[in-house]
Formats: sequence, C-alpha cells, structure tokens
Amino acid sequence: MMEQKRSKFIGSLIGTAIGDSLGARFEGAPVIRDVNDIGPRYTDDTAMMIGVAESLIDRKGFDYWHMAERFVQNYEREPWRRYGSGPPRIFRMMQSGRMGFGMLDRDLYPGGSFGNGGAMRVGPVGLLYYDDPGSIREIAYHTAGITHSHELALDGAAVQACAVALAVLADPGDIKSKEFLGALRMFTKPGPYQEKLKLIIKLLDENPSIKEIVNVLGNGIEALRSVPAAIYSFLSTPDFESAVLYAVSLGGDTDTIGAMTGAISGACYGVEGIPAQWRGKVENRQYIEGLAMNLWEVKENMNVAR
Ligand code: RVK
Ligand code: MG
Ligand code: MG
Repeated sequence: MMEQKRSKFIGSLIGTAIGDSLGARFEGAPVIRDVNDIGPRYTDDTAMMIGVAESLIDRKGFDYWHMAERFVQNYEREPWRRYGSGPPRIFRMMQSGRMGFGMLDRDLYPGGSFGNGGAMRVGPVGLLYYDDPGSIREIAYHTAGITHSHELALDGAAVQACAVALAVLADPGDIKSKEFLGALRMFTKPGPYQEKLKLIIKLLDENPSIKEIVNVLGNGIEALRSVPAAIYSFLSTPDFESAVLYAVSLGGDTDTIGAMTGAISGACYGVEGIPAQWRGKVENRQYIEGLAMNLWEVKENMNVAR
C-alpha cells in the first residue's frame, strides 16, 4: 500500500513533466505526427511545479514567503522556460521589494489573473494533503495566490489539487468516474467549476468529438478553460498514455492541459503506468523523481507526527 502511494507521487510529478514536454512540442501544431517524440524540454508548468515541491519539502509544509522566493530564484536561473506574461513581471516587483500582501497581479489585470498558472503547478499540494480536503483548499489558494489572485484562478487550483488527491486515493485498476466526479463536486464551491463538472458527467456518457469538448470545456490559457479539460482527459481514457495524448490532441494550451492531465493520471496509475519510452526521455528525470520521493517522506513523517 505504502509502495503504491509512493509510486503515485513519482507518477504525478514525472507525469506533469511528460504532459508538459509533449504538449510543448505540439503547441500550435495541427496534427500530432509522432506521439513518442516528446519535446526535449519542459516549460514553466513543470518548472513552477518543481518550485512548489521544493518549498513544501524544505519547509515540511506550506510557507508563503519561502515558496514565493523559490519561484523567483527558479525563474532567475531559467527565465527561458516560456513563462506566461504575468509571473515574470510579478517576480520583478517582488525583487524590487514589493512582497506586500500578495495580489501583485492586480497591478497587471483587473481583479487579478485568471490564467491557469496557479493550477498548472499545484499537483504537489494535492499529493501532500491527499487525505485532508481542508488543507488542499487552503494551501492550493495560497500557492496560486502568490501570482494569481482572481477567484477563478484560485478555485481552479483547488479543483486541480483535489483531482490529484482523488487520483492518489483511486484504485488504478477500477476507476469509478461517477464517484470521482461526485467527490470532486462535493469539494468544489457552487459556481462555474461545479457547472463544468456537471457537464463532464454528461459528456462521459456521450462520447463527444474533440470539437465538442473544446466548445464545452475549452482548451485555453484561462484556468476555467483548461482545468475541466484536464479532468475530462483523465476520466475519458483508460490509461496514462491515452489520457495525455488525448489532452494534447485538444489543441490550444497543450503544454498546460498536458501537464495537468499528466499530474492527475500519474497520481492515479503510478510510475509503473507510465510508458518507459516517455519516462526515459524526460528532462531532469532523476531530479524530479527524487523530489517526489522526498515529498513522500515528508508525508510519511506528517502521518507519524499526527
Ligand atoms: C506561455 C484579462 C487575463 C486576466 C484578466 C490572460 C505559459 C492574459 C504556460 C494573460 C501556461 C494570460 C500559461 C495568462 C500560464 C489572465 N483579464 N486577461 N483578469 N487574467 N488573463 O499572465 O502563469 O505558456 O492574456 O497570469 O497564468 O504554459 O497573458 O500567466 O499556458 O491570461 O503561460 O495569465 O500563464 P498570466 P499564467
Ligand atoms: Mg508552459
Ligand atoms: Mg501552457
């Protein structure tokens, strides 16, 4: 049982990098030609997920300032990872001394950013708190809020983190989609995300075309138009490979929908469920898998301390 959970932690982090690298390769490409040929590099989605994991491990839980500083340091080291337009500007504000009370994104966008940058990196929060929905919501909000304070970005991060947590709890040999969605809906606040989850229940019975899925769930850079697409990609497919390929085939923000689908699917199927060919090609694989093992150890120690 313990071994299975540990494998799920590794699967989720490496799954994020695979979905991101595959999606980055095919961003803007109308047809996927060689599905095994994942891109050589992951992008900001994985780089920021790594920052979240590093900080949770270093601090043995969530520490706002530590995580914010880690985001800035990781960006400084690798500014070329194709970040969204907001975060680098927020990092510059932080470097000029404006740590403030968060909400720096409100200088850039009215009401804050509703981009998917908060949701794309939140997987490690869903892993560390997979058995604690209250902490998932609180820490997903705080983690996203460093750069994304719009309600739709915060709720998107919470829903994505909860999907990762439910995937940790799911039996990979017997995923019950309706139960999974029922639990996710119970967790989700009434509003636009709950509406999307209701639509997913219906869509799963209908076997719709990609065009319909994009029309109904979206494939964009907004959290509300990408988190539901990732959840659908996971639930409508039987294994890790088909989930991530499906996510990328939706087009649009392919690296991010790929990364989020990879985080959920990897947390469900575990590292054994990930094709060796993909796993072997991921940039910084050993480092990312090491982080997952360290995160698992933090979780085990939390359980002992309880
Ligand atoms: C390049 C109007 C808003 C908005 C608001 C739009 C990487 C803006 C990753 C903004 C992901 C974009 C992606 C992204 C992650 C957000 N009003 N428009 N209130 N809030 N937008 O800048 O980290 O790919 O057009 O916060 O969420 O792979 O440029 O960045 O695909 O959403 O970037 O929001 O981006 P940002 P992010
Ligand atoms: Mg990206
Ligand atoms: Mg993207």
